[in-house]
Order: sequence, then C-alpha cells, then structure tokens
Amino acid sequence: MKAERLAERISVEVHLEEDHRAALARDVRLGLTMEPKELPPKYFYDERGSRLFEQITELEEYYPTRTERAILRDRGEEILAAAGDPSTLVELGSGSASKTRHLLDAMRRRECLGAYVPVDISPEITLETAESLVGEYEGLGVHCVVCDFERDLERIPPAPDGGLIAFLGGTIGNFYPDARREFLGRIAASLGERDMLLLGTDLIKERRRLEAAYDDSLGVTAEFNKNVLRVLNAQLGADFDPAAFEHVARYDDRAARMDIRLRSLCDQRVTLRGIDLEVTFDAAEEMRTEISCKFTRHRLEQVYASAGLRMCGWFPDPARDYALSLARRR
Ligand code: SAH
Ligand code: AVI
Repeated sequence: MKAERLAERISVEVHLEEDHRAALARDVRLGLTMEPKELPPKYFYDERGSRLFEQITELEEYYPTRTERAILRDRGEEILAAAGDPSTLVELGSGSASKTRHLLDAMRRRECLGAYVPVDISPEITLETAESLVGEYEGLGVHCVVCDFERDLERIPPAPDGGLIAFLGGTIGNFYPDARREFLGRIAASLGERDMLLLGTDLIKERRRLEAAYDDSLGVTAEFNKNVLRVLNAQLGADFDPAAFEHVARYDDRAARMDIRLRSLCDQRVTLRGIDLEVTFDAAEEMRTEISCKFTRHRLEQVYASAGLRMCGWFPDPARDYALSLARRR
C-alpha cells in the first residue's frame, strides 16, 4: 500500500514541548534536593531508554513481558469477550506495542477492530509503532497521543462506542500507592458505562527471581537505570558520570516491591547547568530511581476498590507469575 495512504490513517497529538522540559526541571530539582535523593522513572524513556527497555523485555531473567504476551496470545479472545468486544483500544504507556498485537489480532478475529490509540511519553517509539501498525492491520486507524499520561489523562479522547483502556507491562507497579489510587481513580472517572480497564500486574514471588529480573547478568537493566543520568546530562546540561554510579535492585518484601537505585561509587559533586543546581553525593549514597510493586489478586481487588473500580475478570498465567485483570467503574 502507498506510504501516503497509510499515513492518512495516522493522526498525532503532542502535549509535551516546553511543558515537558519545565516538568523535568521541577521534578529533578525536587528529587535531587530531597533527602534521600530520588528521581521519577518516567525520565528513563528517551529514545535510548526506550530501546534499552525493549532489550530488557527480551532478557532470560525478565519474565513479565513474555508471560503477559502468552496470556494475551492464549486468552485474548476470552478477554475481549469479557470486555464486551470494544472497537477502540486505548493503550497507556504503549511503547513498541509488541504484545498489543495479540489483542489487535483477537479484535480482528472477533471483527470489532476499529481504532488504536497509543499514549506514550516517547514520541519516537510511538510514531514508529503507529507506522508499523497501519501497515500490518488493514483499515486500522491509529491516533497517537504523545503526553505524560499522569498529567494529561483527561486529554485522551473518549472511545465513541465502547473502549478498552489497556495499561500493560506492569507499569502500574511503578506508581507509589497514593499516586496509584489517584491515577486509577481518574481512569475510573473517565470510563463510560461500556468501557473497561485491562491492567497488567506482576505477582509476588520468591525474592531470587524478582531480584534477577531487575539485575540481569548482561547488565542491560543497569544501563537502563543509568540512562536517567544521561537524560539529565542531555536535557539539563548536567555532568553526571554514569560510570561513577552502580545499579542496585533489592526486593522489599514488606512493601512487596522492587526498590531500584543508583549508588554513588565515590564522594562526588554534580552540576546541572540548565537549572543552576549543584549537588553532592557521598560515597555509597543511594538515590532511588524506580519502584516496581508486586501484587496478589486479593491486594489488587483492594486497590481497585479504593479507586472506585471493581475487578470483573482475572487472567493469570498457569504458573501465577503475572496476571491481566479487567475492571469497570463501580
Ligand atoms: N507497554 C509496554 C511498554 C512498557 S515500558 C510493555 O508492556 O512492554 C513503560 C512505557 O510507558 C514506556 O514506553 C514509557 O515511554 C511509557 N511511560 C512511562 N511513564 C510515562 C508517563 N508518565 N506518561 C506516558 N508514558 C509513560
Ligand atoms: C515499565 N515497568 C513495568 C518496568 C518494571 O518492570 O517495573 C520497568 C523496568 N525497570 C527495570 N526493569 C524494567
């Protein structure tokens, strides 16, 4: 099919630009002047960070992606039937949408496939994904929303007649409980009578497997973690030396979450020219860069209830490593 005909089926709205830089500057100033220091995980994902995440998903130790893929492949139609055969699929944090194709395939088989709305903070990966998808799915309309889904959730257009909002990959695990409740509550408020949420969650399991998944033997996750320092160097004129930090990934079983940090290898001073900030790190000082919460079915039901949602479908893999669930407004 001609390139221009395919391009006609893609539309794009971008809500980043200066706002994004201002938000980055504000978040980084706050995070680096707090005790202990902390940076939000959404800034991992520039073009390089998105590629590194793609490599993580292919690692032997990182089971969530292949497990979620298998559930979508094997139970995609069952999930769609339970969701009332939506014609629009909205995906938050869509990335390369590689697993989403199983859902789109199932929608095509069930003859309900209409539109796909990828929502992601990374423009490069979102546009690349849209271009591949219109080539692969005849007649599919793709409306890209490039934004920070936490800030811009309400700007995502509502599905005209029944939509499914997918939030896959376990990304909900990267929220703190209060932010998670607030965010799920906003999703609940945006759901129409016939809409549903499809949420991917990693499940609690033994420490050894969890820690290996976040500290792989090839060091890809370490590179991904340190990528946030490169983002600050590029966007805020900082002079972080990524080699002066090491990757730390520990499971906190009381909070049921992975705790991911960068540990300074020496006493050091870092300047962020773009925001006129200087910070010091002591040797062995740790800065949190991400949490990744793990769930049980019961715990997730409570999380849904506290956000005004009700679980109406539970789709774990046979080994109970990972689960997809459907929820609707209470
Ligand atoms: N859904 C894919 C990708 C998960 S990685 C999968 O399951 O494999 C998390 C994705 O969410 C990345 O593509 C990242 O760019 C995006 N993301 C993270 N924080 C975001 C935010 N606040 N707003 C929009 N997108 C975000
Ligand atoms: C995107 N998110 C669900 C990943 C996770 O597993 O929490 C991010 C990640 N961080 C390190 N490895 C993967």
